[in-house]
Amino acid sequence: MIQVFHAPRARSTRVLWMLEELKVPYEVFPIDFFAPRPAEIFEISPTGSVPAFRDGNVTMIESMAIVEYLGERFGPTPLVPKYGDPNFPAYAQFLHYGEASLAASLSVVLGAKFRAPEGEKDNWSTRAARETFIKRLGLVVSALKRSNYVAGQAFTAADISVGYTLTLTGLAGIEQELDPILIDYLARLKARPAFIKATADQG
Ligand SMILES: N[C@@H](CCC(=O)N[C@@H](CS)C(=O)NCC(=O)O)C(=O)O
Repeated sequence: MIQVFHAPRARSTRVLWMLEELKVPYEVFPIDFFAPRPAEIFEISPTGSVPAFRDGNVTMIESMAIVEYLGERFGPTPLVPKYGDPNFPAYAQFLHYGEASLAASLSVVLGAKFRAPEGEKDNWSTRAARETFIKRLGLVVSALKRSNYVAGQAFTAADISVGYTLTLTGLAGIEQELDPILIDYLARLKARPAFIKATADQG
């Protein structure tokens, strides 16, 4: 069975969400983000980062690469549009944008908020990362003005990428800056049965 080392609210949420959307069974190894990692995770993830994922002989640690892998492994699925589908370019872009452009800047804000010493929480880098994140949301707003989801009228794995990152805006204290179109989008994503199951450990 597929195994996922997962911490609540960590990027491993994307992996559980995709597995739930695909209705593929899996086993979770719970990780306490602020506690020392169990030795087993280091067989997969050299720094103990999550997600850490195993499917037989396959091990992976990059959340959106795992989501792509699952789409191919258990597809074809409408969650993964293919080249030739008019939504494919937007799909490919947002599949990566949610991590590489959005989560990368939001992580700086969250890392400082929860881990930096008191006097180092507010600095040029954290302010720049916050501003960059907010500006980058503009591309998501433009996409959602055209269609219900970031890559067309149907939910896809690109929404798992972007949507997961948006779920962190409350933790980062940025939720009040979200355009109403993003608030509505996030509410629709959070109402999905697969999201609810994948985040049941978040209390
Ligand atoms: N780009 C990676 C980032 C993975 C990552 O940074 N995971 C965080 C939790 S959200 C983590 O485990 N950080 C602790 C560490 O890197 O040791 C992904 O999307 O999976």
